[in-house]
Amino acid sequence: MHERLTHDNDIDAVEMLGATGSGKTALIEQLVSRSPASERVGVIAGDVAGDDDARRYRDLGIPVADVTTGKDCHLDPERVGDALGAFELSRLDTLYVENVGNMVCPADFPLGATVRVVVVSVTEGEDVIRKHPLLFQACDLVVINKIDIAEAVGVDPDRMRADLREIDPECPVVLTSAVTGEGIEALERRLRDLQATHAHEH
Ligand SMILES: Nc1nc2c(ncn2[C@@H]2O[C@H](COP(=O)(O)OP(=O)(O)OP(=O)(O)O)[C@@H](O)[C@H]2O)c(=O)[nH]1
Ligand SMILES: [Mg+2]
Repeated sequence: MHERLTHDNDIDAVEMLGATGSGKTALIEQLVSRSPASERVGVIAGDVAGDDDARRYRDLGIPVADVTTGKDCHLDPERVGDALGAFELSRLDTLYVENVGNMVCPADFPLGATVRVVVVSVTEGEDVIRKHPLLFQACDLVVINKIDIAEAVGVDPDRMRADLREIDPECPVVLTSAVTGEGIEALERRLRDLQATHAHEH
């Protein structure tokens, strides 16, 4: 993916992975809705089955490739490579790749994205980060989502952030709510910075 996107077409690929229901689609919807009109955006929607997420993205009026993995709990570079055929790559600036909701398998299958984002939410429990150290070592940015309901589920997002610091002291983290919009601007800024630095690194 990296060769065809970054090298050949100057596209930034942003992979979003994390537990089922953590808010990957909701956050991508927010980011796409707020992106400037000049930014040409596409999405690869990875799911085990169905086209629910793909339909949500199509409602935003952007090109979408729907990838269903059947029994597999993660996207792999081959499936993503095939999905790229659905896009006119010369006409894209940013491609979001939503991985299958899972916190174990995707860690071992890097897709070659410019930026790899792990999305967790407070509803997965205060201990979710320390239970999945490998995933958090293999990403560029962590989003702790659903902070609007943190109190209701009795979770302190700062505790989650402290766990991340133990695993990876350098990893940037943003607290968001895809419902109220809190933290989305900070997420946009972080992503822009990471896209700029990583695109040059590779
Ligand atoms: N309160 C609250 N609900 C949220 C937030 N983000 C997402 N949700 C809700 O959580 C549910 C799951 O959100 P999705 O965006 O579909 O989650 P996902 O990570 O894409 O899920 P999968 O694709 O199935 O892995 C939906 O009902 C969303 O409306 C948030 O920040 N706050
Ligand atoms: Mg989704």
